[in-house]
Amino acid sequence: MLFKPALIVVDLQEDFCPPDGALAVQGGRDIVPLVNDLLTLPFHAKVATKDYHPPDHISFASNHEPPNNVPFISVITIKNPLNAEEVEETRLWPDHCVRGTKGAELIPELDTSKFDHIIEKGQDKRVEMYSAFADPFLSPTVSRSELAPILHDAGVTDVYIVGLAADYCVKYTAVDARKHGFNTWVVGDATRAVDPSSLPEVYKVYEEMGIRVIGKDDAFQRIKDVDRVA
Ligand code: VGL
Ligand code: ZN
Repeated sequence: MLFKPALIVVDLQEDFCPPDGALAVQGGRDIVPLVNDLLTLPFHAKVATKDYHPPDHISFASNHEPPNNVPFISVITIKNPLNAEEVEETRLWPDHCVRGTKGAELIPELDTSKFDHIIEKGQDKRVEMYSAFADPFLSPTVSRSELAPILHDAGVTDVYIVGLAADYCVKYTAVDARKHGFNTWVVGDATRAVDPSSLPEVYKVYEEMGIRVIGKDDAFQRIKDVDRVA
């Protein structure tokens, strides 16, 4: 059976990591040794993603008026800029991953020499974009990255996802990978969540969609022989 796995390392950036990140995810840095180990395996494609916002991005609490502009708490309704009838509720955050700043850089411990592609997302100030594939609007979609064409052109069958944050960008990237028809695997040990108490809900969505959460040993076992099974 054809098996061409890709590894997607989601948003392993300074602003999502302690100690200085604007939107630091607890334990965010701790996953790097495991991610670097996964990067040594023979994936057919290795992709890093970067949250990469303009300073006036819609998801920044600082770009909204009080009282509904409390980072981590406030939720706003945004309209599809191309279709006012399509709306979406989205959470506000501290300013983070502003393009060109230190906070937007991949963390230096990560072995970036292994990546074939680096995808920047969230660049359209009008829409939130947790998924590395596209924003959440459907009729029509406003902003798409190169990720789907890259994976399809490489003949990828299976997508393995790690990184930050388990309950936002990892989740929505996994859901979109599945919707694009890839067998989708999240390496749970190599993710961390903004709100760990939300993970049972995230895993329920995965189960409903046929996205599988696996441990690192299972991931290593599946990928290390990839050249033999391909
Ligand atoms: C993310 C919140 C805001 C993420 C990105 O990478 O999970 N979370 N922007
Ligand atoms: Zn963001």
